[in-house]
Amino acid sequence: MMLRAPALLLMLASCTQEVQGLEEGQIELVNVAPEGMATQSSTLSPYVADRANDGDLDTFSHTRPGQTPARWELRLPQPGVVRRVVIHTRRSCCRDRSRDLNLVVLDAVGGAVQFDYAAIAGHLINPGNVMMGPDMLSVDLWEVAGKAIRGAVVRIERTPDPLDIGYPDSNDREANISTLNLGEVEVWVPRL
Ligand SMILES: [Ca+2]
Repeated sequence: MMLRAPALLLMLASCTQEVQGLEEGQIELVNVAPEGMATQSSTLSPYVADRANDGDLDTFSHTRPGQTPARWELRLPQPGVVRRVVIHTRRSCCRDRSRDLNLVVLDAVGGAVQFDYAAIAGHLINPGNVMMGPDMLSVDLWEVAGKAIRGAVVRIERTPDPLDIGYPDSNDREANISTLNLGEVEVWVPRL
């Protein structure tokens, strides 16, 4: 029963975003991810990093099995407030691989950490696939941190699951254990 808490937190963050918008004076948000530069820690060809910010939910990025920790990073078109990050999981298969994720915001490539979801929330995103292969994951950074988060780089990192216990829907055990598959990542920032 304790594993329900992370899912609940994510749901609450999503449900309250309209209220937060009202409190902040109806700030209009825009997704800048397609304008950013994506990289990943390894690539299972041909699933390159920018397939996760090409605006197409049917294409996805994919790291190489066995390479850990699997990371995907987006350098934003310009530094600024990062309000919300939405991760659309791979549609064709393997939504369970979007488990045990962390979301980190840095002030530059290889720079200082400005936001660390796991450190603040006390758990990873979708730990052990408690959300049972979700279509998407949404993190409202303002809601989680209690303050505006500024940064230049958004990083998504997966902690490997050596036991592959996350309710896998693929028989490719090695890929299930370690790879990061991202259908699309949206990074919502206040419109300037
Ligand atoms: Ca895509």
